Amino acid sequence: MAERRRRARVQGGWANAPAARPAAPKGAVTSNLCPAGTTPAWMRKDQPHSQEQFVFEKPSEVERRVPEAGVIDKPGVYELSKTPSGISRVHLIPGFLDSEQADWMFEQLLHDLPWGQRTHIRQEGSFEEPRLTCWYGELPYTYSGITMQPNPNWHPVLALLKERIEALRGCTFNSLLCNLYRHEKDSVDWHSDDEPSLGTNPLIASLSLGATRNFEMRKKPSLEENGDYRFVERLRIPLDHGTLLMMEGATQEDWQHRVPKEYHSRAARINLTFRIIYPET
Ligand SMILES: O=C(O)CCC(=O)C(=O)O
Repeated sequence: MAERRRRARVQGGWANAPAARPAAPKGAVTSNLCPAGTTPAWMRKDQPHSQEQFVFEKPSEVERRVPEAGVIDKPGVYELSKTPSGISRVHLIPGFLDSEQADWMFEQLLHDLPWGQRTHIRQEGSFEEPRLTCWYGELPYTYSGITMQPNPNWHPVLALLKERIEALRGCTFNSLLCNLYRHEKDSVDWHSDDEPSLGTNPLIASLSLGATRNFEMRKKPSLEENGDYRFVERLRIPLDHGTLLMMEGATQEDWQHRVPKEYHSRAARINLTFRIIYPET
């Protein structure tokens, strides 16, 4: 009985001392891992570790984390960075227009402005811009191979908005780029508003009407990063109906911005970017 219980407790033959393995007859095929009658290498203390042994190797480069995007969604003045070109600053004013004013302005501008789709020219080829645009100002404006011809006939709503932003800021804008994002698939890719005609450290006042879209910013990488944007600082600023965003200082020199496509459906959005353009010398 005791013997039966002992056998039930143990699993397999390992509980009993193994019978000595008979020496393999000469010429017999044996395992090449451990020839019959010899001690396997891994059991012998005098043997160096075999190649199969796990060896911990330190990663050659410390793993870098992709920083999480910061969010700016409260009114205020935000200093984004102080280097390399100086202070980069944005000023967010949600509710610059109350919703009733913003509603009727949106409807008029959507209906009245001379919206058109431009062809974007880059080294890789040309493509239709995924949004509609129009331009106001005494001077032409050239960006990404597109030249917007002068258009001094300011729509009364645009003239009114220009005056209101100028009064707030104490400056005079002479130009305006209008963007119409018809739906979630319309967008503007990463860029800076750094054309020579905008001068250094341009002030850009951007007013949004209609559907809320994310305005994203990323810091330009330092020279050592060789154009690698993976680890740069990022920001997201949701811009909703009636919100004014001003960018100034070194923001265009040290940062890029975009309005990405969205996965979920979005109604139309108008964005008005008031600028000061200098004649080309
Ligand atoms: O639609 C926006 O908020 C941004 C537009 C823009 O980046 C531009 O006009 O340069």
